Amino acid sequence: MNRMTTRLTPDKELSRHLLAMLAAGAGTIALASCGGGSAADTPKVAGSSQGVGTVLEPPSPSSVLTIEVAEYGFRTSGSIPAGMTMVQMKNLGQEDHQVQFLRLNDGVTLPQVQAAFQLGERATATLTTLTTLVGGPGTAAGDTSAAMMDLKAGQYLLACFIPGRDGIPHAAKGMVLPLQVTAATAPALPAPTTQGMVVMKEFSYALSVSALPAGRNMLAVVNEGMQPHEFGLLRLAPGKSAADVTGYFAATPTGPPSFAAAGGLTALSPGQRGIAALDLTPGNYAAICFLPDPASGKEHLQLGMIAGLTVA
Ligand SMILES: [Cu+2]
Repeated sequence: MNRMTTRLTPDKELSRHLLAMLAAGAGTIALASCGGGSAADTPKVAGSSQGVGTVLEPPSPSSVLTIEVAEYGFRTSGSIPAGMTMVQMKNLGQEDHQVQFLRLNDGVTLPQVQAAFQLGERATATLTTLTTLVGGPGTAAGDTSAAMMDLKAGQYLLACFIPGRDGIPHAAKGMVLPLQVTAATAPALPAPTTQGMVVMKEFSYALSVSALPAGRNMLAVVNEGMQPHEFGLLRLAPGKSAADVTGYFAATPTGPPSFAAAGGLTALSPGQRGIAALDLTPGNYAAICFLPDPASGKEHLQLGMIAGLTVA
């Protein structure tokens, strides 16, 4: 995000699902090739990173996993060792994308998770039973995003739940990829120094800081709630506030949104934590969560899960 995108997403359906989304739309997912990763690991783009902002350098020492993302797939290595890992995402595509890490729970197989995507309205509940959401990066087209997670060994699935203009989540278009996290091969790396902390619960963010300096910021994000939550960061147009974002999603849009995705951390299951690695430019930002509340059927945003943040 060194070159923060100023492109504003012209479509409400695209922009409202900037980072998250194990939402209702996920019910339409029909995974074609979850296990093979044949098409999923070769995004249909030129293999160049040209035009994408430089990824944030990891704190040293650090293990790094680079993931190139485009319509509709991920390109990365199929296996990494366990431990504190900086995940650097390059969005080479034309749409917003995310790399949601799902760790399969003990005894769960990839085919089981594959089947869960096809359960219609029960998909979300089943997926959150079979897997643990452990975060990941995500951001707008042409941008980069980074996140750090302490990855435990196990079978993972990378997925993008952001829907296209047709409302179909990218995962249904092949944007899923298995990732094996093998036993650690080196002594554990220390957790990086962070500049602040974000505590998520129903339905709020508690930020240890209300303002951040421009430039590199590492924010620890922890889910102390009972439901999955995400820390999706939006960069707001000058003069706009979090209330404008709330208002935008509360009514039928009459124009393009006054904000754009600016990184953050994708969804965490209860009790999970991760680090959003941010490279910020001065301005107003908002943290926002689009995950669905099972009881009300509303998105967490609609239940008040949004918070303003100033970068000076
Ligand atoms: Cu939430």
